Amino acid sequence: MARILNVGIAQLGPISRNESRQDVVVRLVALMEDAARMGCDLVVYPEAALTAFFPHWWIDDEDELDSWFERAMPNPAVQPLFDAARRLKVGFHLGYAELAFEDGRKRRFNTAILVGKDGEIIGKYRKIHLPGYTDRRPGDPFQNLEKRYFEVGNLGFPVWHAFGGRVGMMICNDRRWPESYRVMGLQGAELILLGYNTPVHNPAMPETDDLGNFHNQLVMQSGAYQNGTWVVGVARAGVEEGVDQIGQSCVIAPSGEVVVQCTTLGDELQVARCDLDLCNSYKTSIFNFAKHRRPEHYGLIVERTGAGDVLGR
Ligand code: CDV
Repeated sequence: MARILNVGIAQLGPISRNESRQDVVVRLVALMEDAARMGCDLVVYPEAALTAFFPHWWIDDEDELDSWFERAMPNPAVQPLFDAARRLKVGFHLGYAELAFEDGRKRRFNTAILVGKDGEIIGKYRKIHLPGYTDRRPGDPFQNLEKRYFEVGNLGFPVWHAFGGRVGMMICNDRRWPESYRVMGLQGAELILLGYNTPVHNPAMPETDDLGNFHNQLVMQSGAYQNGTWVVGVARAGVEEGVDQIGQSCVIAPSGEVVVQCTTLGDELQVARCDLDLCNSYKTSIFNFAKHRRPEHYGLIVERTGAGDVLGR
């Protein structure tokens, strides 16, 4: 029997700097209700979906910076989304800025969670590939301060048995790195979920501004095909506090083909019928890793164990 999962891509338009989490959650719940009406099992929201994307601004004050982060998940502002999931029996993937107290200190991460149809958290991922810089760039039209505001994620790239398949997560810039997909591909990932905030203009390399949409699709389509997995990428799009961000939220099949794509730069829901068994032929033939990958010849330091390959360390 085919393993069909109806996946909703819940693209968000801009969130203003003074928009409350409560108001944003109303938008998220509306998209989830729409998704439920369309028979979705799972809804995917963007990166840092509860507030405006604050890494675009220089923030000096520690308390002000903390105010952009979630200290608990769920928390009272976000609880209605968890309640809606339970009521509608729709799971979700949500990105948010996480403030944690670990190893005796305050730590900040760019985080995503996977939540089941029962409203319980299944898994958490913390962004590993943080773009940008730690210093202030007054000459740039906006800042890119993820390296200042977040620590590199410390949870690896796990894959969870969920929604009848093997599900992994990554966040935004992770999607440009083949190893993000491959580490999950080696664990048999069949569905990779991710959200992004991608400005049209890249102050560090403006010559690529016209290529933003192309690169967005290029990396996700390659990652899907080369690992025989579905990939779901969801944007926060449009002009937010003066920063123009790409849309193009989409669902990509293991063939690398885009099967569904958003057409606006605002709040928009689209739905894809994902047959997880479409991964099988890729995983057992052209991308049968056990049969065809030859990492021992790549010049990397690797160890081959009974459980699978250990990548260079
Ligand atoms: N949020 C991101 O990770 N954005 C980066 C931009 C800054 C290049 C991205 O890879 O889309």
